[in-house]
Amino acid sequence: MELKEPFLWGSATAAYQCEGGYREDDKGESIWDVFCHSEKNNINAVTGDVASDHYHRYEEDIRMLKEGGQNAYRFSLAWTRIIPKGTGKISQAGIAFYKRVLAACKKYGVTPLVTIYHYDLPQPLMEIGGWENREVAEAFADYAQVCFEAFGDEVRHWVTINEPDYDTMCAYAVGNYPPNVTDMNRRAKALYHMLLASAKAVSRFRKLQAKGMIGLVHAPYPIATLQDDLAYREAAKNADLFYNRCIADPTITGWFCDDLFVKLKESNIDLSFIKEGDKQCFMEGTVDFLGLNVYERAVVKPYTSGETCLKINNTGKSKDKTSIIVKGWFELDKDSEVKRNPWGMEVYPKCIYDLLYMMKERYGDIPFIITENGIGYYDKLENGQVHDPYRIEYLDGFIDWMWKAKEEGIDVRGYFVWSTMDLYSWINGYEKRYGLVYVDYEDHEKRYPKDSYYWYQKKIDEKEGK
Ligand code: BGP
Repeated sequence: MELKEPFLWGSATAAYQCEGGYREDDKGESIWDVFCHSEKNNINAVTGDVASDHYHRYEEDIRMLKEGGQNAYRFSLAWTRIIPKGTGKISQAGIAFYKRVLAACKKYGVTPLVTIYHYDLPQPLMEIGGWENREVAEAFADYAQVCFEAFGDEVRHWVTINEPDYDTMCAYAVGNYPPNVTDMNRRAKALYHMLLASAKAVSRFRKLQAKGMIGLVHAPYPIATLQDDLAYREAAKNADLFYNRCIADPTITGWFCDDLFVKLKESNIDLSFIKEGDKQCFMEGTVDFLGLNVYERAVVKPYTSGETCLKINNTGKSKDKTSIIVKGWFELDKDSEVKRNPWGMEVYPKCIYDLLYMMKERYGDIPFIITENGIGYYDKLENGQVHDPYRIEYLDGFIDWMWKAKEEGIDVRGYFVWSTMDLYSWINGYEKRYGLVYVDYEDHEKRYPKDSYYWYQKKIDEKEGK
């Protein structure tokens, strides 16, 4: 009889956001190192140079995670630690660092879920065109293979790429992530190459007969409308293609749906980046599971007028500036009935249940892992304690709805809070905190479990019937 694997209850981080140690050993520069050191681009003038100092404190972070009742840790590998220039020479020091992290996971009985790429492209690869250059997809597959070979004995849960959709949307459509472009044609090309890269990496994984499961992490949006008529339904369908199907279809089924091609052609997107043989590559690179980063819904309405323009509120200083118009597709709407965090993010826990049902109906019995779920806030440390009832309320709702879907038969294998401890929030800097553990950025030695950390431990016990 096959032993049932325990449900993964954990929390997540990403290399650039928590490691720091940006010059440690022979680490190369990533696009985020360059971006954060550029005065012109970095509006908040903060960097990930030290971040949560996880590079030096990983053991303590993993120990605290375990002591908080969690059994799994999702983290990412920095490409620039392992292959400092993106291609070519491998850094043994970089490999040794992640071996130490994996050894700490083993020591504390924590299952690692390893993301190979989480936004931090090596700068030399940006200099040859970044994700717009098809060669980067091959370079990624080579890098992934190095990871499978180096860490294959310790890792059973792999993720190729984190959020190709959101990353390329910010980098090439909103323009707030490096390389700060606003061009839907360039975005389509970069996104396609990222998906191709993931498929190529999965093929390498299969060829090596590596052990375990491999997936991709997607940040789909449960789509909602405030009215129900033909135009609103059409907007919802377009938003679903834009946010969801363009990633999940090729990743799970091996190719894009016809409706997506119709919309892309209507929008005059140049698809000449699709080459003969690619479809085969996608078909061979389908995943074993899909990771879902779930934060909020996308409430949409019909497109009315104006050019495509995507803005995401990322400073938190002026509330709710997010506005999205995708010409000919949809516009972002706003549900004023729903509670929000200071950055305008919705608190609508049932969306995880709706999303899981939508995904199951569309893709059948593929396993899902909730790879991120969490809420950013301006937490306050008072007398060594952080009271974060807003985080508890948010997570409690999401976990209950996720668990309900699981009990009703949807194959959910794990759930990870974003984030394990406070860390760098892309663009927002350090004021927006997501962690279960508070990090004192003035004195990294001081880490304080928040109320939500203790609450999560009890919640896990409750769900496990302990
Ligand atoms: C996800 C990313 C994470 C994390 C999180 C919160 O999209 O995978 O890296 O940052 O969002 O986002 P932010 O920090 O921008 O609020």
